[in-house]
Amino acid sequence: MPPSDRRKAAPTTLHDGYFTAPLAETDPAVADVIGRETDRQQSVVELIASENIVSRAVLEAQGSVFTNKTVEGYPGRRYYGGAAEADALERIAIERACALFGSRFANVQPHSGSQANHAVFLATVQPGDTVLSMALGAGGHLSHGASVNITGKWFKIENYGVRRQDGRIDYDEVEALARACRPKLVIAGGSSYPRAIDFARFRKIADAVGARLLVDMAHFAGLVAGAIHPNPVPHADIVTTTTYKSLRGARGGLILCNDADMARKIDAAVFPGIQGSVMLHALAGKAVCFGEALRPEFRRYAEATLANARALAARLIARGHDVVTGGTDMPLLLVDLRRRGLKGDLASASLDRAAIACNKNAVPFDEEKPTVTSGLRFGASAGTTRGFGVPEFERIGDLAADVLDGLCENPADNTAAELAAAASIRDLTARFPIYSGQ
Ligand code: DSN
Repeated sequence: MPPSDRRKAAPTTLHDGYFTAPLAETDPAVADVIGRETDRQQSVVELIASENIVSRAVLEAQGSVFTNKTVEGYPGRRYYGGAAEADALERIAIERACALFGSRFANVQPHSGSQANHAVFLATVQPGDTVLSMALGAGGHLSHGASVNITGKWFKIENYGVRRQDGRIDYDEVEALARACRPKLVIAGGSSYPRAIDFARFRKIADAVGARLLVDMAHFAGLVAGAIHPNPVPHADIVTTTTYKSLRGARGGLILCNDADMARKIDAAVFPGIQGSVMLHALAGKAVCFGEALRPEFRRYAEATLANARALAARLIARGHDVVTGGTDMPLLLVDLRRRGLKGDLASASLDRAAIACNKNAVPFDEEKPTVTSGLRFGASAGTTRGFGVPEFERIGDLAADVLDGLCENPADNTAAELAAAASIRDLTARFPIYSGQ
């Protein structure tokens, strides 16, 4: 072979099609898994409250060349060069987040809701300080001080719960606890509390003891963005949220506040406090989702999500289930299975086999282990995105109730009820395609 040809044939550092070939060609194994996951998402009724279905635009932004860019710091104050477009992107995201929630400052960098909350701890309290939050078992969140979380290990956590008779927060109890334990930080919000929170009352409680107030609105941020739920921003010192639940966007977190000094502390806590480089591809997805949530049709989405969650709750109640607090003000609802003699783990597994995806969840005063539980948490955000309305959610409520009835009757083998429900779910989901043409 002449030397010039040998040069052409010499192996390069890149495989063929490195910059051009689609995934299906270069890595069929991973492409197949993604294809099967797309089919799964198309063919199940997704009731996991922390999930949603993002727009093609959000998917595209998250899969963009911002994957390649490393920056640290904040727009105009980066530690790496070539950051002009990263700065532009982050400024768009900040501006939209502030417009969406009416806040003066936004930190759009947290990789998740937990890291947003950890940054708030770092910005507002010292190890050993007292923090008052809702107990995990009553509907709180791991990152609000659960014993297994870093927040529970490094801070002195006091918990409030809910009333046994109605499953709601007892604000007098919260106030009494705050006066007794004198927290530096009070946290409102959680993972499975289904009712609207009285932010003004929490503000008064925090003020009475000189504490900061954090509201974690992860599960209802979409309702706030749609202006159909009270906005915690005017009441709280800091508001955190994830961006991928009812807000229907990229995976990640967001921190809002109105005070310039607090905003500086939060920024320093996120970077360099707990995070390094920014996940700019996720930040691009957040910017797109904030833009989508600013559109008038997002309000209609938020209204439909709430109406659907309430319709599902009402149908489950009509079918003999105990829905904690008797309904919901949130995109989610919590079913207490104790009276029916069922456990959350077996019930969620049976629903899964019937193509209804949800999660087992502790209910207030649950005596089961977290891996078992006595409850199920259902959410309406994803189903509403694909176009389900009240009739579809009522049908889903009936199908879920059929499966649970079957499980009560045949705890050892619920196959017949699962197969019957799965057939109906296949018909239902086929009528509401997602990402068609992909
Ligand atoms: N916070 C968890 C949940 O509520 O499901 C995960 O986002």
